Amino acid sequence: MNNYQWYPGHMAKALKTMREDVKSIDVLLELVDARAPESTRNPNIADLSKGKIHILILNKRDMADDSVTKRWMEYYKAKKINAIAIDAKKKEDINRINALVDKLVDEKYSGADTRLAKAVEAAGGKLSERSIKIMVTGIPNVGKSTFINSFAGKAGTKTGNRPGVTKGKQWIRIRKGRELLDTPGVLYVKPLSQESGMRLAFIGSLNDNNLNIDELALDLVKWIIPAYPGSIINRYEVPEEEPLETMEAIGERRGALKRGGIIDYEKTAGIIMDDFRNGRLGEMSLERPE
Ligand SMILES: Nc1nc2c(ncn2[C@@H]2O[C@H](COP(=O)(O)OP(=O)(O)OP(=O)(O)O)[C@@H](O)[C@H]2O)c(=O)[nH]1
Ligand SMILES: [Mg+2]
Repeated sequence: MNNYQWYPGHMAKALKTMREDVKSIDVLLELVDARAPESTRNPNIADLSKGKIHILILNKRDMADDSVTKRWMEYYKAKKINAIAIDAKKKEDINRINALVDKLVDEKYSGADTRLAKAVEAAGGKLSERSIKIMVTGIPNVGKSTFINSFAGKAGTKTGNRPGVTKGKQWIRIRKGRELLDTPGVLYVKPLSQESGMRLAFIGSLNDNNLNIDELALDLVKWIIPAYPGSIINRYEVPEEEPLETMEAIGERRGALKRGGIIDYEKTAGIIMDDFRNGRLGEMSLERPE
């Protein structure tokens, strides 16, 4: 059985780097996967985002079940968390993020008596002339790089050699008054439960090299059959019965066979995981709010 609660040893180091980077940031954009927004959050975020504008971005909304994403939006609204669901590749969605950032920046910094305004004035500047510093964070594979590319756009130019908070890091001027740290803060999660770890494995946020891919695919099939009945039939034209039999039927159907006509489980698993991760099994949400 796969141990989905394994976590990488460099987790602590990544967190330390994030703590350094986050110091000079005004806005923290926390990217999660819309299909499993809670399992893809890092528990340290509450601490890291203290005193900052914090936006929870449910990315890959195009791969999630719309009705469930709507419920997540209500869930976060009730918790007074600024949440927004996006497809990082869609320009309209990037515009919605920009609008939300502007709204929250205005709300927070419009009063002349805010801490930031005071600090900037004390340094002889004007708040309106200071750039708001933005940083993206998220666990592996949630779409950080894709988002940064869209968000910074073509106009996104590196702001010279001015060093970022950490050596080697650069700020990108995304537009007037808005600068983005070019490197996202990668955080890891130690899954709270085997179930939550399994969701992370399904969406590719845990390293496949540490997992048995045959078991992973079998667990996925086991989950899909009752959660989204008909989707396996649609894709592979095989009966959805006992999960192992279904998996074997998929292998047979796709010609994933070894010499002698024996099912090649590893190859079959690869096909299933690839289809799921590329959205070819349909829009699916792995978790829903209580
Ligand atoms: N459908 C869909 N795919 C997306 C979206 N955003 C990112 N992806 C895809 O998700 C995969 C991972 O995206 P990346 O941008 O590399 O993710 P990352 O968080 O930078 O990953 P690491 O650097 O490995 O931590 C890529 O195949 C992207 O094309 C989205 O909103 N919708
Ligand atoms: Mg990346």
